[in-house]
Amino acid sequence: MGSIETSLQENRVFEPAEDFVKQARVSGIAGYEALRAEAEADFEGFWGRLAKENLSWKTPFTKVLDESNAPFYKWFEDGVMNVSYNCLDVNLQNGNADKVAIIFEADGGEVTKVTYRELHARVCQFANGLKSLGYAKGERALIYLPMSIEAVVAMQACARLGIIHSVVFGGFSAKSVQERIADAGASVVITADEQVRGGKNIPLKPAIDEAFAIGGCESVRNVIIYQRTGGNIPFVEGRDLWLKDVIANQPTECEPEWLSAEHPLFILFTSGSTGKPKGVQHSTGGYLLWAKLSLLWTFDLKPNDVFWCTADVGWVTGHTYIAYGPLACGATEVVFEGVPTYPDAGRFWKMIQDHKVSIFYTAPTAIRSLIKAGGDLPTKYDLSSLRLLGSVGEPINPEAWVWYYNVVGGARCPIVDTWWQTETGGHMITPLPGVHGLKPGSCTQPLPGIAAAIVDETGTDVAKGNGGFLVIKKPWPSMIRTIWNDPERFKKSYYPADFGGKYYLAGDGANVDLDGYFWIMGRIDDVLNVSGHRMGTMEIESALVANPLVAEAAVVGRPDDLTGEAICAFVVLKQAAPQGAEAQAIAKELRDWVGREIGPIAKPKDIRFGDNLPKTRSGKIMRRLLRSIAKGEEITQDTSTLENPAILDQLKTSR
Ligand code: 6R9
Repeated sequence: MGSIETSLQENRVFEPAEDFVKQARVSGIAGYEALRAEAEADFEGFWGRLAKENLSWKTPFTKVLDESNAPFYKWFEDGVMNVSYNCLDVNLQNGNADKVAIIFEADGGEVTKVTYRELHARVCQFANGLKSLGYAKGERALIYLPMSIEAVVAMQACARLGIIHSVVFGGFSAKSVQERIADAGASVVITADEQVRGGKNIPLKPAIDEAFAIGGCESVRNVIIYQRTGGNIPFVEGRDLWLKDVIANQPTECEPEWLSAEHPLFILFTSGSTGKPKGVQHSTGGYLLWAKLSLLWTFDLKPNDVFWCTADVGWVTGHTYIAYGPLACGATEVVFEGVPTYPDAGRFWKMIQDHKVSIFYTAPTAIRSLIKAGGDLPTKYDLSSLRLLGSVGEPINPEAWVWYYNVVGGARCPIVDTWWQTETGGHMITPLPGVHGLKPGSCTQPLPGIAAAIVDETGTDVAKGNGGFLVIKKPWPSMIRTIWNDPERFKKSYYPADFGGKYYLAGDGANVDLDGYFWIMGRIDDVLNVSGHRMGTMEIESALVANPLVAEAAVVGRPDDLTGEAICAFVVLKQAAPQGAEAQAIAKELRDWVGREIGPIAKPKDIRFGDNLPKTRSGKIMRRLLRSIAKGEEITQDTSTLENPAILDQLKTSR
């Protein structure tokens, strides 16, 4: 990736300001080293202390970590607790009852504030509604909702009852929803009539009906519909229910279900290197501990902060840093329905000004698009409330970093570039704002207790100044527990035998510099990172070949200034390779097709047609050649094993 190359030449260091260091929860290198040393000296004692201090337990755990069935690690297993109790009831007891929990801003600008007391009541009503319909602990709920207070309430209500939720991002298609309902065996679907984005109403509920029409949704007993717009949508009598009816007259108290810390809290599907997305399963106790602690440490969260994470609850960032972490900390957070460029590219900056946001967490792709749309717009707003900025989802290029630092942060706010994954549950490698000198483009160093390292193919640590595979050598509380319904795939994907089966393999390549700072180089598997979203190349290929026109397809990534990576598809049709207007028309048809099969985020940016794909004599597609063609590079690789060299010229000129 071009941006990484410039990152590695980056040698400026931005030291934290003295007054920030002084007030920080983890203060100075000494504070950081003390925590690391504690974890080093007594790993279980360290995590046990933090779990006792930060969570409220109905029955305390007696054992911290059970490694007897590694890599299926168990944390705090005999401890009994409830996530929703920790996020809500605890705040009613400790003086936060009338504190604003959520400042919700709708697409059109209407603002709704909800206190902890109100949020607790709404979650209890929702939970009681689910209970009255017979839903209980261990069942699965598929949530397909726009950014809303209701989305947070629905997730918390599931957590309160021990119902395992699986949130699907509203940009995924009916087909993707259907696959996730079937894989999770969901018994209830919670959705909305429509979502509102950029001034437009976009139907959501019809995708659920389409999913049913595809089949495999027999496990679902009810579809609960939140009326966001009142739009006219199909309603299936006997199966569909309006949310307002489900919660009507329900009591505002609901005894939480007391659960083992290992009870699954949620499943979240993410792309892997095969065509089928993986249902990443997270736990109750370990997950919440890290959601809370990483907010306190990485974001130095204090009682008076206003925290805003711009992610969607359909992604892991929205789970940990919207639905759970901030509430477990008793914070005030902003939840935003809309898009950063509506009504104009000043929306984020206006919202920071209006709500006096002090900690702002977004993605490099949003930063880059806002630079493009109006690089001086932030200066037109009062952003003096900001004290800390965060970045997540993909490597941030130094140019974007420096703009974020100077123009948004007024050269005053540290930037925490947080590396983590759906599977890790929370931050893993990130600067601590009162500790680390910042190098633009580096996620700096692992959090205390996180045994991140860079190793070679044999699993041996690389020396400083080198690159290799990013691994985590010890388990951590918020780690993925398994892949839903597929424990073998969990082992194979994350604890492969190549590394002796003992290290968690992240799937990213990384470098460590002479100061021991980590630099993430991007995925080492067939997963692309498009606008901070993980997309499996195999998933897109499967979608393409499902089209009746397509004989074969190969998908690769190429660097893109705005989206980080862009999706490039090489397609062989059942007819001869089309050209000119016909090629354009078929490319459009295929793009729309992929949009329907997976979702608009998976639409290939480039589609090239050929009469064949470059293959070895044994029939393997030579993807590295396709990557070069996609980038527009000269092909310097060895092509002697290629069966059909002429195909390269055809593909090169195919656009
Ligand atoms: C939280 C999230 C995970 C993949 C991960 C890596 C990339 C995330 C990053 C980063 C460089 C960062 N990634 N944060 N790369 N610097 N700060 O994004 O989860 O959607 O599962 O994606 O994203 O490649 O492996 P997820």
